Amino acid sequence: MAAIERTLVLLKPDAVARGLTGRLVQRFEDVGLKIVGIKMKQMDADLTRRHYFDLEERFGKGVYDATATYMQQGPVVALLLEGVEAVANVRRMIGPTFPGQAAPGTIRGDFAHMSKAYAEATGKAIANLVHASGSVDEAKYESELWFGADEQFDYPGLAERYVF
Ligand code: IDP
Repeated sequence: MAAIERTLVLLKPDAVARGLTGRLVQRFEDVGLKIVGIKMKQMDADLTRRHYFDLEERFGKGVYDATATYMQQGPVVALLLEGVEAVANVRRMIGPTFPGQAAPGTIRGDFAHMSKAYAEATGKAIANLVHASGSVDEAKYESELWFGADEQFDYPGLAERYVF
């Protein structure tokens, strides 16, 4: 049986500030993903470090610092989404990290166009609107980091009947 998974999505500060929250949540609901957790939060240094615990190791202090500043520049909206192979499906919907490489139809491709070269030249973070867990293991870690047991819900959705 195909796996029903849960995955963590963050609508990053640029998405929230640009007033895209409703439209982005709608995209996930439209494909039949079920919202099983949702909240708004201002990230602090500790949560940023725990969320992006390996980013500095992967890309260096410059990228980590730029990303930490970006992620704390305003509130984020955190979503826990459930669906069939939800981790891979949501990654497919958001597109690759650099919006300039993301195809139209993906969230990053439809709402941004920043390139890696521009980020490197300016020392800016890649403002790419959304985060989504990269693997099932990452999704488990991030779900627990962002949502307590009493903030994660189980309820029957019509998507299970018609989409799953
Ligand atoms: P992902 O968000 O597509 O999973 P990751 O490689 O996990 O990409 O990087 C996490 C975040 O760090 C990115 O979404 C982006 O905001 C930022 N970032 C990654 N690489 C760079 C870079 O080379 N320059 C600036 N920011 C970066």
